[in-house]
Amino acid sequence: MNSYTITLIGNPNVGKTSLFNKLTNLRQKVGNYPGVTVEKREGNIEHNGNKYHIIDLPGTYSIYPNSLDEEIVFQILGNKANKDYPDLAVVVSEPSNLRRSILLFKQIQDLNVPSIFVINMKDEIQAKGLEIDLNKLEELLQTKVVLTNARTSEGLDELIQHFNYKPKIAESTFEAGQLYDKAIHEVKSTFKIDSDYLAWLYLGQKNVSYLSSELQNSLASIKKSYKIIERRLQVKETLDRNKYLDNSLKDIITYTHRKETSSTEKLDKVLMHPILGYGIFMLVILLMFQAVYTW
Ligand code: GDP
Ligand code: MG
Ligand code: K
Repeated sequence: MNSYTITLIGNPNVGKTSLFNKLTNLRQKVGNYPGVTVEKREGNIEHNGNKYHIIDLPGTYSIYPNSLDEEIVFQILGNKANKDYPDLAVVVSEPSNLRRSILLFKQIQDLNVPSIFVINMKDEIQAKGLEIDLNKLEELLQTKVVLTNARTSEGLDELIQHFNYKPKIAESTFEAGQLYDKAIHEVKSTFKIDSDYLAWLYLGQKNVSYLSSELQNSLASIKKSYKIIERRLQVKETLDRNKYLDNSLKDIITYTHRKETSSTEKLDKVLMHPILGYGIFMLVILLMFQAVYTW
């Protein structure tokens, strides 16, 4: 019997755990990731003579690890030798934040992780006034797109059918640019990895304390000799990817009627904004300090 590891990945609150519960019929093991208190859910199912080990990964907004949850996801996806490295990553999204999820999907695909894309909460597509051209979306993502409703189990059979799907290695949509070519080349040979994008991520991360001290030192010296400024890489990537999505999504995702964005969605937008969000964060810290001192 062939055995495959399937990992559910996506932003928080898209319905990963709901899907996982339905897929495993609640036959699951709940534990922790080694050394940390982050919860790990896993379960096994069999289908058409194949065995699937399904893992519900912690929610992640970005492939750049900014939290412990995100670090766990990055460590698994960035390391083919990790025992949880997926045979297939199921990137789960929901209609109200499709764009952000597609960005995450592209990042995961650029790491050369075989991936399919799920739009969960299919019941909300119409309610949000969305129209999605699925054929074009599959063409853009170069993989299968499956619509699901984790509450009613719609689409789950189709999803399971695709668990042994083998996507072709997709062409990378991300280009680091000449400026970074040599640094990327060195990181790739130091880390013995084949993804330019993974090398780019190592260069763009400030905190790499999860690496061995040997690798941390080599990385630091590469960054120093090429004068790498992590923040600059992250900003460049965000701009490039958003430009790419602006162009490619305009014929794929359309609005039949505009729905008012809710205030939490607006707040979310501000806080996720690379500059505004940081500004607000610093302001809150400043105000806290001031409060402590005047008191
Ligand atoms: P996770 O954070 O990605 O694991 O998301 P959860 O599984 O915890 O789900 C977040 C919320 O979305 C819960 O209130 C679910 O009941 C709800 N939800 C999940 N799937 C669907 C769906 O297909 N349709 C709708 N309308 N709600 C859903
Ligand atoms: Mg969950
Ligand atoms: K909802």
